[in-house]
Amino acid sequence: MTGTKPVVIVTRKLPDVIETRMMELFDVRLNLDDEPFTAERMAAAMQEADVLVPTVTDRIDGKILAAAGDRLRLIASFGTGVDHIDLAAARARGITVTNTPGVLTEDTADMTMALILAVPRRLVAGERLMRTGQWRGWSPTSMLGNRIHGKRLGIIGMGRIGQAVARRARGFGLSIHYHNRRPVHAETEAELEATFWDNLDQMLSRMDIISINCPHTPATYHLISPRRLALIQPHAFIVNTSRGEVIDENALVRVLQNREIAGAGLDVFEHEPQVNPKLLGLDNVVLMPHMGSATIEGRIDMGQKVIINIRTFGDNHTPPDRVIETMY
Ligand code: 8YV
Repeated sequence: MTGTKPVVIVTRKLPDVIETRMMELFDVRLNLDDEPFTAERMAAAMQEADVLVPTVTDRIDGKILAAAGDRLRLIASFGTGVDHIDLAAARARGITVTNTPGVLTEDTADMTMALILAVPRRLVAGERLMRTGQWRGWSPTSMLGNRIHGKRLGIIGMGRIGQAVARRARGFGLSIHYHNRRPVHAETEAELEATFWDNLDQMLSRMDIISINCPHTPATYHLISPRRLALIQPHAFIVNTSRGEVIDENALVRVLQNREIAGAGLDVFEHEPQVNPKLLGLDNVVLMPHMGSATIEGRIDMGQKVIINIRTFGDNHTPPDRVIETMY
């Protein structure tokens, strides 16, 4: 790629400053109308591009990768999660994959904390009451939710985002518990006064609020299975800002319908952009349209990371955010 400008195909509309910079640096094909790529358009892009810049809304599976053109050398994904890309198939084709970690940690943790507050304190139900003109004034027993302070938060996945959630949650008086593949560094654990649970089942059965902050991988697919949902206490809440696939969504709907758990705050869904219609009918859930990292600052930072990854790769160096399968 050195010498000539690489052909970079971007599958979705990105912030203007990022698109402008990409036009200066690359032979870039932008998607200004932001229509998600059809299968045909994606197949053509895989043939024409030196670099593909997809997002979470593109499924880059083994079949698509097998049909990629010889010139495609880099998939510089715009986002942190890489579960939409078949990493093994990319490696087999000699295609490098990069992502944009680190720059959406704080925004996603903010959204997680917002849901941790919104569901037990019934923020959305209260707002709806106002807008529908049904509020009859203050009453000692109306709109009662549940206290946050003093409760136990169980974080599943104590990576960057999980730790950022823990920092915020401590400010709200929650005690921090976590399940992770391995314990975090002792200093971090001490700073967060966090309790490590090697056994996820045991942690689930003792928490008041559960937050999903692990990536979606083959090992975490339906990690929150019907059996595990049954371990959660009826007064407990669950919040997911990671990936819908980590929870068995049908089973979640059932426990919510039967009030076997108290409520859920969901920013992600198993079959996005489809949302299980039964979730829409429940009053003990808060639903968000996958907007955990949706800040203009975050999107610009993500775009800048994409550009740095493409340029470093073009200079024949290992890009800073190269994704290796064994990371997941
Ligand atoms: C991004 C996300 O907006 O980065 C991720 O993994 O889930 C989102 O917050 C999305 O992935 C962009 O591709």
